[in-house]
Amino acid sequence: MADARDTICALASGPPPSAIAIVRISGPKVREICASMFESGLPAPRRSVFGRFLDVSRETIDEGLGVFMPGPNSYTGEDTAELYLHGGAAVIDHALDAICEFANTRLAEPGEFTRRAFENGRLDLVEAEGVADLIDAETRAQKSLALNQLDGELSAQYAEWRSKLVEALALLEVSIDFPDEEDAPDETSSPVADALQSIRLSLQQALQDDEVGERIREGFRIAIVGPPNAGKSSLLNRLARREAAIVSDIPGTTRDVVEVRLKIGGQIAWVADTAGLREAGDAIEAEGIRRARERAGSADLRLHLRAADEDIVFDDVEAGDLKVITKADKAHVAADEDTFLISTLSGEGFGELEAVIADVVSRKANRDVAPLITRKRHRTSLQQALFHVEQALDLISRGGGAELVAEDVRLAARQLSALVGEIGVEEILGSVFSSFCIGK
Ligand SMILES: Nc1nc2c(ncn2[C@@H]2O[C@H](COP(=O)(O)OP(=O)(O)O)[C@@H](O)[C@H]2O)c(=O)[nH]1
Ligand SMILES: [Mg+2]
Repeated sequence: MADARDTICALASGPPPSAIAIVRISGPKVREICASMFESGLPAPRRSVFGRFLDVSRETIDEGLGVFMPGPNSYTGEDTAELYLHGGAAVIDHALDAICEFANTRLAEPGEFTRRAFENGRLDLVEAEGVADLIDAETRAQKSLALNQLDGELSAQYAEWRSKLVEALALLEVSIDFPDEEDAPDETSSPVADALQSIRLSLQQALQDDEVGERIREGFRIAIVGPPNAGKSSLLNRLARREAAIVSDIPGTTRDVVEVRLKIGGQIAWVADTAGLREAGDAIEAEGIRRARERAGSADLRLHLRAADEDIVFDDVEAGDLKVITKADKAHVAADEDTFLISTLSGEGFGELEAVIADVVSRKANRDVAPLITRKRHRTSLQQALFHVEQALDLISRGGGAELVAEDVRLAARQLSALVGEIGVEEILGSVFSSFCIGK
């Protein structure tokens, strides 16, 4: 981590050229920089002023608006300033160079503004992740998840569970200090056991979410499976509207898993074309088939394809999977109600199939209860917390000592503290903030 006492600056808006560029500055030198750069001197706090910006040799950088926002009520918690300039590369370079002329002032690292906001208690770690997600959001669903997270809705839930654990811990400590007291947690209906059971239930419910938050963030997974020559690669290309996978009449053409990223049903989805399932011709194809089965197994939606001019037997179909008969232009078949009949050649039935895929994905994403967990890091922490709560309950039911129970409750509470970044592990912080863009 670079020196946190430095003053940092960065282009906060998109790459040039653009109509307006926003240059952001944060740190102890901001007052001095503004007093020198703004032609009319340091402006009143939070008032935008129009005028020329000058470098240290009094050459004009540009003219535009500038705002000075003193800490601690700023984004980073430090003195900050924003300059609204013409969005040309030369203007931006001149402005950043001019700012970096000041002592202990340098370009910011990715995520450094938000990292400072976190260090100064303006945001917790979960909220900071919400900032990154909001910037990365491509779909409305992703945006709404990110906003919830940024608003502190998730943090509040995690804090509530943590404070319940701390309460249980306080009760346990009483019985450690006064071991003869009646309220030692020696039976399953003690206040401690009640509290732990209620937290266990909440954690279990949050974790039983089909990972929908992660799917909305990272994309739903759709797998196209079926025998060689069923038209799997042709369907993938049609969905992608480009020639993503090689199509040929030679069985076993697709060997690796080919994935395309689509926006469908208002969501991001990764559609995987896979090797045709058959007795493998060689070791490479066998590996492709193994990968195909693995990918199909972990998919949120499977499309099973069979060609109309071949044997149409659907096997391995699970509830929720879609059955598709392809090459409808080649042979006439009577399809069941729950089977789609398509031709990627003529386009017949394709629109309908695509609409159903969109609907399935959209229904998976839009559940009655908004998902709490949005990423693996949160899931792992909650799973660990649940593990320790279960251990504690197990100890209680087996008449374990209060000290031992307390240790597990403490470990569970620590997981929730780490989740919001209250107790920080440098590696976690590093990995969270390094995924940000520069200027945020
Ligand atoms: N007539 C017709 N041929 C198709 C259709 N879809 C795929 N094919 C052909 O079937 C062969 C195998 O297609 P491909 O997409 O590579 O199948 P895969 O092995 O399942 O990936 C190719 O020659 C395609 O041109 C279709 O709807 N109608
Ligand atoms: Mg193929």
